[in-house]
Amino acid sequence: MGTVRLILGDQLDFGIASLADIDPENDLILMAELKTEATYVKHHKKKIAFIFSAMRHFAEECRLKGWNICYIDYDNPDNKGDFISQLQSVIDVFSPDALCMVEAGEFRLRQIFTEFQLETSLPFEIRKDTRFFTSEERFRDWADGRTQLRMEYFYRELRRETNVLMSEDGTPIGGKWNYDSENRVSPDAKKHIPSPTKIKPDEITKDVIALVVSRFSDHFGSLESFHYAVTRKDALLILDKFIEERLINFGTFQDAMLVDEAWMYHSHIGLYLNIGLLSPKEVVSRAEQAFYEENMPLNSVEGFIRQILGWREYIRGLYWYKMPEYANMNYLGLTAPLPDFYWSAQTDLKCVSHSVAQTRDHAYAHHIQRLMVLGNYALLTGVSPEQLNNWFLSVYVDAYEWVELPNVSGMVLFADGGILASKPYVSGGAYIDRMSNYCGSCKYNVKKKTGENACPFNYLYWNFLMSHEDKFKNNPRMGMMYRTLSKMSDENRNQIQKDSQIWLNADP
Ligand code: FAD
Ligand code: DLZ
Ligand code: SF4
Repeated sequence: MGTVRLILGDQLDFGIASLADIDPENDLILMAELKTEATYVKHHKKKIAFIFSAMRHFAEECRLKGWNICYIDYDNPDNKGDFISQLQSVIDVFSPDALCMVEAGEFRLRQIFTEFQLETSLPFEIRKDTRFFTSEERFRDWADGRTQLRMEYFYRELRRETNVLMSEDGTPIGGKWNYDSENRVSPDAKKHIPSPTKIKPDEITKDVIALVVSRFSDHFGSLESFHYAVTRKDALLILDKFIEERLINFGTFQDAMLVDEAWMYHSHIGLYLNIGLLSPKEVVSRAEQAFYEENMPLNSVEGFIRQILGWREYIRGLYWYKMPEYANMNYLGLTAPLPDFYWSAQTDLKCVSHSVAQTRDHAYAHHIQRLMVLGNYALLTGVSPEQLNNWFLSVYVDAYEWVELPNVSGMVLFADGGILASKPYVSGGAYIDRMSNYCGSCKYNVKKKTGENACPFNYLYWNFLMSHEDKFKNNPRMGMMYRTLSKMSDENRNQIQKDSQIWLNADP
């Protein structure tokens, strides 16, 4: 027999390097729905359904190409439960000449496969993942020797290298690298927001949903109204619909949040990018084309492209540059447990309860809900990196450690001491009020700073600054906040600390 080619659940791309030289006659593709992968954190039910269904559809396409495939579904009696046992069992049955795969996207799995590569007597080729704009080495070269690793500078280099949104004279189109001054407008609740494109589950998806109901009933999240794409064809349709219907307002309302509007003007494609159904290169060129040929506004197109060419590439580079130590960083020494309402949504904090309920229903929340509501509250109340990472990795349909960890530990919790962010992303209630309509229906008064019914984000914000004054008071980007704090009366400071202690010691 030829080569066994292992395809992981987030490698569903026919352009993947491990399939480049497939010999259809002699090679065998191996894919498996594994207990270790479905439970190393208790993933949201919709995330498992999405990945298993997409894997089954990909396997179906391989069969249609006439390729040999060994697909081990979850209830198959030959399912060994983890990658190495499954690989070993396939080796025992088929006696291949060699093994081949693309490196795993997560540190945990890369280690496991590298160990097996050393142990096995078979030639085992682990190829580079070429699906990104940049390689891990490219990021390392950029990062080595720098004290601060700001995304913005990495992004500018990539814009130059890829020639995306660049003029012939080497300057950025429009004259600026970044149009955020035109973005982040408060939401308009009366403006019509297009409904998200919904894909009807087919028989394969229905089978997978039944499997998830029976095998993962104790996992978080609802399986109701599953409508995610599970094939490349449908993922492309969702991308097209985004470009047609939502991109125009993407930049302007990028940070806006509205009750009962989970999807806003976002693209909802992260889940497809992360498992290979869409490629970042095609998404960026599609958005660029919309600017040149379809008159899409530059603030939206540049803002969207920056998320993918900038943030996504930077985050992956940082993950591999700093792993494994990144996973254990806790610069602020945060130790509080995650509140139960991150699972139940039972809290009077309307912004949090809406964001958690939406996460439970869709396994989705947009960036600002993740960062400035759920992340902000966790940082202000000192939730430990371990517990918060576990939550974020479990609940979102697009969550894989390489992208989740730097966002949570670096962007939300400042656990890396400022490698990713120049200052912590914290705010009081005023920011949430400006960017949403949550506060109007909240039990707490967003205008009130302290005392009964005051919005807890308000006093917890100043309490955070006081608690970590030693770490932040000399941070140039926080000078204004500390100057305001220094002008506060002792009475006011004491009240903030008192209210915060009551809140932090209670079970809100
Ligand atoms: P859009 O807002 O439409 O953005 C387009 C694309 O840009 C996204 O699909 C994504 O691929 C990319 N992107 C945008 N922001 C980021 C970012 N900060 N890091 C990396 N890529 C980015 N993204 C994940 O893919 N997986 C995660 O597990 C994840 N966890 C996050 C946790 C926290 C605390 C925060 C603050 C952000 C996290 N993000 C994560 C980034 C971002 O929130 C999601 O990519 C985005 O909300 C997905 O929705 P969308 O496809 O509608 O994105
Ligand atoms: C996230 C996930 C889940 C839930 N299940 C599987 C699986 O059964 N089989 C598989 O090959 N991959 C799965 N994955 C993705 C992996 O856990 C992991 O995140 C990626 O393969 C890392 O590259
Ligand atoms: Fe959240 Fe405060 Fe607004 Fe309530 S008042 S929704 S707690 S920001």
